[in-house]
Amino acid sequence: MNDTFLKACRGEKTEYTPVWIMRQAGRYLPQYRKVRENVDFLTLCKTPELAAEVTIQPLEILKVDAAILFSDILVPLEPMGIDLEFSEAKGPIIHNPIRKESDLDRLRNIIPDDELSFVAETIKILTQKINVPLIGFAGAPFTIATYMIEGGSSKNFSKAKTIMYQTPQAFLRLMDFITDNTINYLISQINAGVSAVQIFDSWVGALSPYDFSRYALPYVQKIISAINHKVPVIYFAFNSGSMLELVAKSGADIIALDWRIEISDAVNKLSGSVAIQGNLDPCILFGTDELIKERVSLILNGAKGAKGHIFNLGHGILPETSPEKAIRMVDAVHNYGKS
Ligand code: 1CP
Repeated sequence: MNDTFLKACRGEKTEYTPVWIMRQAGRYLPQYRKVRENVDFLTLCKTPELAAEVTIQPLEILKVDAAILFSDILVPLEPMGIDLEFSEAKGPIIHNPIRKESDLDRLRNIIPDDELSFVAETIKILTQKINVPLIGFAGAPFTIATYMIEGGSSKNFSKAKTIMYQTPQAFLRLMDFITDNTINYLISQINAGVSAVQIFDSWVGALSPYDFSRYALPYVQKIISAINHKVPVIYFAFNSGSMLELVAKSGADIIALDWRIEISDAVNKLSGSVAIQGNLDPCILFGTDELIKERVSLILNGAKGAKGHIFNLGHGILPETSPEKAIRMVDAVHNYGKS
């Protein structure tokens, strides 16, 4: 077992910096597109053999140091009573969004080992087959709430913020519901065998620091304290560099950074108390091989004082990326410091 990733999570010394890529299984890989020709996205997530197959693809192609379970942050919503569709053109669509307090009455608590048993099954297949740690994941409550309320992707989250500011008790009731269900969901992934978990808070950067502290952070803290160090927890709060000290209060073992913050600044602000993950701009992979190598080195130099560093992009790899460029990036991380 290659345990470089887990060592870095724990802040232990490693021979090289481990690397994986957010959304490393996906449309940029021809092998993934081939599987998707015959099956829609949600069916792929719910079919353990296929979900395991696409989870493994980037391990073999890129030689990354960790796998991430193939699923989506919105998969647990269906058994909660949310009518979810993934449209090829528009992405996720929720046909029965939450728009008022009484809509909360139709939400159901999930039993992950029962209604989401395909997730545990995928994890069990993977842990038998792979020789790198498997990362499980869930969306953070704020990010999941935005999808439930907006009904899909959003630019300014005006519907979610309307509920938040007009009827805060309804918003917080929704946050409590998502938080409790996310705890059960992550614990079931841990029991099935994942070695670490990442909490994706992709849209929390839409909040002011004050509202982040009030409406988002306490719920992430509750999830992380319920996990109680059973496995390392990575907290990815996209676009939150201006409130990094607050993000660090989440209690996560690893803080994932996007490219809007200089990694050495993040190391200084966090004063070596947590490990960090990141933070190459995914668009750097549209540059030349030389540019990729140079920018990888800049990040690895900048992260030197960190308690631990896991190399990653600052957000998911874009579908138009050439797999060759992703391979160059992984090689550059692994070969750093070797002449
Ligand atoms: O094949 C396809 O057409 C589907 C494209 C796709 C894929 C490959 C979606 C739809 N989700 C995924 C997989 C996925 N999503 C993973 C798999 C593991 C891996 O990293 O390899 C993970 C971890 C996610 C997480 C996810 N889904 C996030 C958080 C991370 C991020 O990128 O910020 C979010 C916000 C989603 C929602 C989502 N899923 C898919 C789409 C198109 C969207 C919408 C994004 C948006 O609202 O803009």
